[in-house]
Amino acid sequence: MTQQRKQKAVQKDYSGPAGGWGSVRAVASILTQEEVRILGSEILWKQNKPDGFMCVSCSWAKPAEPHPFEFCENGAKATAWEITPKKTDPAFFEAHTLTELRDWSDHALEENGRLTHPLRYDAARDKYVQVSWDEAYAEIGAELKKLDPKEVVFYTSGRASLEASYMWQLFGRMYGTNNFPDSSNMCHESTSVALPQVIGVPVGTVLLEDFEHTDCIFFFGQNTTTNSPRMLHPLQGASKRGVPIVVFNPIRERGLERFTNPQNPVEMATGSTTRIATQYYQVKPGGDIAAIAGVCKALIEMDVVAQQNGRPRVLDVDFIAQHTHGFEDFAAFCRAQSWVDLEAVSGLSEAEMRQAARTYAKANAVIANYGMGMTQHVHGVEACQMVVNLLLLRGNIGKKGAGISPVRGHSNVQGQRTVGISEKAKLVPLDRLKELYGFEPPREDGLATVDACEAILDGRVRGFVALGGNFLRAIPDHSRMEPAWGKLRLSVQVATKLNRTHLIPGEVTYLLPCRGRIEIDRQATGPQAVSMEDSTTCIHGSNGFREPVSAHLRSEPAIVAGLAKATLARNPKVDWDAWVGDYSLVRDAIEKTWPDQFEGFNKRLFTPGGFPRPLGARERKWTTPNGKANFTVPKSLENRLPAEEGVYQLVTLRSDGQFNTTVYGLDDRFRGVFGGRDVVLMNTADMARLGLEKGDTIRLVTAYHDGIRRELGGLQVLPFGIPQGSIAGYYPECNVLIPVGHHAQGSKVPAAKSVPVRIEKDTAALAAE
Ligand SMILES: Nc1nc2c(c(=O)[nH]1)N[C@H]1C(S)=C(S)[C@@H](COP(=O)(O)OP(=O)(O)OC[C@H]3O[C@@H](n4cnc5c(=O)[nH]c(N)nc54)[C@H](O)[C@@H]3O)O[C@H]1N2
Ligand SMILES: Nc1nc2c(c(=O)[nH]1)N[C@H]1C(S)=C(S)[C@@H](COP(=O)(O)OP(=O)(O)OC[C@H]3O[C@@H](n4cnc5c(=O)[nH]c(N)nc54)[C@H](O)[C@@H]3O)O[C@H]1N2
Ligand SMILES: [Mo]
Repeated sequence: MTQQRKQKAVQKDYSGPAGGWGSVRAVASILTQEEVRILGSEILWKQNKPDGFMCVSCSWAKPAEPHPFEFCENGAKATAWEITPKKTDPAFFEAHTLTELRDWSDHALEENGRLTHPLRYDAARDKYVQVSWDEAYAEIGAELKKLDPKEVVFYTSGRASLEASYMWQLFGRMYGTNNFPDSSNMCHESTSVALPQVIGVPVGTVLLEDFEHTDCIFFFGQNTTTNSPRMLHPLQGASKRGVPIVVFNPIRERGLERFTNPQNPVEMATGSTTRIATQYYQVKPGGDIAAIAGVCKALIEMDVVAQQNGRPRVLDVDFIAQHTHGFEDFAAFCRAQSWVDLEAVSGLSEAEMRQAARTYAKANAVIANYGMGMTQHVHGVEACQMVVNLLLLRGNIGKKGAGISPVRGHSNVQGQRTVGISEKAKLVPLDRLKELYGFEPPREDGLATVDACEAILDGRVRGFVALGGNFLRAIPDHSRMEPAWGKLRLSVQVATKLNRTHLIPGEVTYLLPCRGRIEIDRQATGPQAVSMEDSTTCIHGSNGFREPVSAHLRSEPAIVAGLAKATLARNPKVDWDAWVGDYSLVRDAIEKTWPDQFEGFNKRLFTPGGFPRPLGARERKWTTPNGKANFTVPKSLENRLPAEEGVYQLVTLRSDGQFNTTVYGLDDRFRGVFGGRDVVLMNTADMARLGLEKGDTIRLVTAYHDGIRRELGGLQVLPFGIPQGSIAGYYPECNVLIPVGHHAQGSKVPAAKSVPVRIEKDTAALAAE
């Protein structure tokens, strides 16, 4: 499977639950594949434990009293993937040119193993060659000094620790830029823009213990099974207590239906499963604003009826009066919507929306979770604010067992934002940095991910330094971005594994290999711990304990310091070497920068369950401009572009066998797609209308009207339970179809969940067969 060639997929019904023996088998198979004999060994035992390491997969909360094995199928895969003994070493690069490697699949590149030595691209031979760390730092520093800081971008992917991230933003700001795009710009940035306006905090308010006290759980566009599987434990607990779980998702995701806990011997032996969803609403992609408006309309009507009949109010009128602003306008908006419109846009029936409203109204405390199905849309910001509207109607924020829960992606993506990785100057305490380190930080906003793409396209960005990630695969518009990327003067990629971004060189190109979080990080004062923030604002320490795969690796803090020292004039107030020698000094610096958020940071580092950052909204202290929680009226019911004849909405999905652009394998078990990813999942009625049979090969062509042709052929049609008018395909393969300009208003998150496309038969592929 080395080549990028398209693999034919096989479709099989997956009748099992999420978890269960299928999960154990999947873990066992990746472990053999990765040649790591770890199941039952110390490594998995240490995963997500207070004295162990924090999983490198998702950012879901880690309990104070963990399960004996506090890991999931995908966490185990991520661990195996990182600690594989396989190596992508200088001999490998001696044997392969970059031109050759550009034919390799995402899977094959990473599967080859860990990067082991610092490398520089040699254009004459079209190969990466080994260099010393000192040479690398010296040349990169010299190049950065020649560039205008405003032309340089510092990207972060969401895995780097709080310590590395803090040093990174300080380095970039001392150099002279706020160009700090990160993966959250493609992810929950819609949340980070939406929530401060309405509840005064950029993050979720729910703590893990709220799941023990909740009466009802809503899910909008989040695929727990695959993307935050450990969350199935609290969901299972809630289900056993009879708590209704209400899901809005265009696709029936298996784990949101049924779950067998692989860590429960009785369930495993008896094959018993726990139901998860009590109600499953197959909303149309981009239909959530309408669906929630329908639920709110029903609640407002129920409240009127309750008043007429002298029954207790349905709305929490005291909360609304005391704590909120904008209720009347919002209620008027809901009343003004017709059920006909709400049904047409949401794809749900009036009866379904009313049923969801009844379930919501019965519960005293409701948690609302959401993910990329909400944020990655043209009105992603307003979709997040609609979730808040729904919660505010019954005072479901700042109450035990209730709250909003945007489920974040990368294991420290939320934390990076907390310690200053932001392109938005106003979100960073620049005066404090100035005071602490005696330099003048840049004051204007920097480039976010989409801005950075546009600036690369028109040549305004000349240098790109990345702390992790696979930028060129994760972003939209591959066929335009790759050629533009090749014009960069400087590309520096700090990474653990080889990926596509590393294969498109600029004029000066370095690939710098770092230790992973599971590896022991020995520095001058001994082995170092690092820290991260989970989805519920809890901060955890993490100890590596595997010997690094290569003696030539450096830690991320060490690499950041090496680059900073080679680039910046000496500043007596920043002792980079001392920080690298003892990360607790970096934590002291973080505490000094945000004393209220990180009080006693070092002392509290290994608090079981993590220590939560204080959050006003949890106590109903609204740090919004008007001091209230705000209802908002959405500008549009449709969370997608206006409908056009013959145009389908393409939803780009993650499979069960991938972590973002890291493709572990070609199966998407729960959705029943095996052995290939070049597929389009389609409603059978749409297939019939287009005269398509299962297995036919089609081409998708973007319908965006900017004069640029974007297309992807060789895709196999598979029948699938998705609402008519929408189709699904996999990320990152489909990213070539997404225009850079197609993003959420306000947050610029690429609108990857509704890409307008036309469908053509792929006659070239048919002829080739
Ligand atoms: N194993 C694994 N874990 C991961 C990742 C991974 O790739 N693999 N990625 C990590 C990262 S960075 C992130 S951000 C998270 C992502 O985790 P999620 O937020 O779950 O994101 P997606 O997998 O993209 O899928 C979102 C879900 O939204 C649904 N959906 C699509 N459009 C709509 C819509 O319009 N409305 C509604 N209601 N639903 C919709 C899809 O059917 C899908 O179930 O997971 C993190 N964890
Ligand atoms: N169409 C479409 N596009 C999307 C999405 C979508 O749903 N649909 N989702 C978006 C989302 S939510 C996100 S978060 C982005 C993800 O975008 P990124 O975060 O940029 O991508 P990843 O695939 O997570 O990055 C994988 C690479 O990270 C490196 N890496 C792994 N661990 C470490 C480490 O510890 N240190 C360092 N330095 N490097 C490491 C490895 O070299 C690996 O190849 O993609 C976005 N793009
Ligand atoms: Mo993400």
